[in-house]
Amino acid sequence: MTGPMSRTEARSRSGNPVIRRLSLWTVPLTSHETYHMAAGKTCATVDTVVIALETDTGLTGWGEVCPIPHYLPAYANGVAPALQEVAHLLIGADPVGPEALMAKLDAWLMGHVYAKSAVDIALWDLTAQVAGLPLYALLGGKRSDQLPLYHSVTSVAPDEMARIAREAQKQGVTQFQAKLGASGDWQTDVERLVKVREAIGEGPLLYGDWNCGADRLHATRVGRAVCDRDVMLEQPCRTLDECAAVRSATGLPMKIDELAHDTASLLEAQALGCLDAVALKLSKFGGLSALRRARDLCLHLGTKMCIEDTWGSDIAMAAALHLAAATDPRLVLNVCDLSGYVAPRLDPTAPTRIGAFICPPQGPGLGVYPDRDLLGTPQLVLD
Ligand code: 0XW
Ligand code: MG
Repeated sequence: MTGPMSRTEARSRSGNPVIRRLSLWTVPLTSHETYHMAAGKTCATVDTVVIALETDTGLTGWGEVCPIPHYLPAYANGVAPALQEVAHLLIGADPVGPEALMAKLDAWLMGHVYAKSAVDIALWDLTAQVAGLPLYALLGGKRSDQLPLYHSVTSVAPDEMARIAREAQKQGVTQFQAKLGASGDWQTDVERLVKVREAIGEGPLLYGDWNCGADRLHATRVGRAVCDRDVMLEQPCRTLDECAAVRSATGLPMKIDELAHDTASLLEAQALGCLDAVALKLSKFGGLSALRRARDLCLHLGTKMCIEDTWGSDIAMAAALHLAAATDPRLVLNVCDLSGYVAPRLDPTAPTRIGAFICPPQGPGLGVYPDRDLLGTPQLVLD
């Protein structure tokens, strides 16, 4: 029985609220500057999906997922149908302790981790609100007040990339991701890395990201041409074997992104010797529950972590910031100022960067308060 009686009973049994309603909105996010990656892939306007889980006690838990469909197998329009499949497990359920409920979702509907990521974030928001604590307190406790940001430099002409990097450096940024591969030839990628390095000088972290768009020979030629410089490579090729081959041929440290999406892939990359750093993205792993487990494994492996999401705005960013703030700072490589790349802001009061750093929100839960006027009428309501 799923009527109001059983919901009330559920609450009285656990003392916790129960979920009454799931609402969903799609918001187009437009990049301030069109963002170019390898193989002609660009991000101009990308849809983000926002969800709200409301409880019978008047709490609202927020979640967000913003897939880039040509970057990972996920797309914004896939979120609503996946959530419709599992809505009966959510409505009437106790949101406190997200992993218990997420296990039920996984048992009913395998995969679809990006859609589940938004739900899992909202459940953590509610759990921490019920506890009356900022979310980082439940993810390990605050280890850092300020989190280091990287700046992602779009793959355009090398001189323009050098100019963009210099501008970001003026804001205080000390970590730079140079997107490679937009022009196809390996020599221009060498020029990109050399010119950006010259522009920022020695010291700042610089890594070149191909987003799987290079073959092994291309990436090895580029890596060997810059191997006397302080450069890291990110996800050059489509397989971990190829990435590991590039790492050993060039001797350059390697960050894995697209191919790191669960504990098994982290262990495989570690066994292949190419897991110097990793991008821990919420929607790749399936939300904070899964990302917290990945974080703990990386602490054990000694892997430097970039804790972020694929794309998005203030809700996804807040979730990543809470986890990063609760992680041993010696292994936090950086976080991403996602909402700084795009407009509109979902919550104009959410944290913004202070120079090269950003802080997690302070209120209970995620501590984000999305602008209801901006969201307007939900596109889907399940209750
Ligand atoms: C997923 N991206 C394209 C957006 C983030 O800013 C970083 C980047 C990546 O691939 O690392
Ligand atoms: Mg990447």
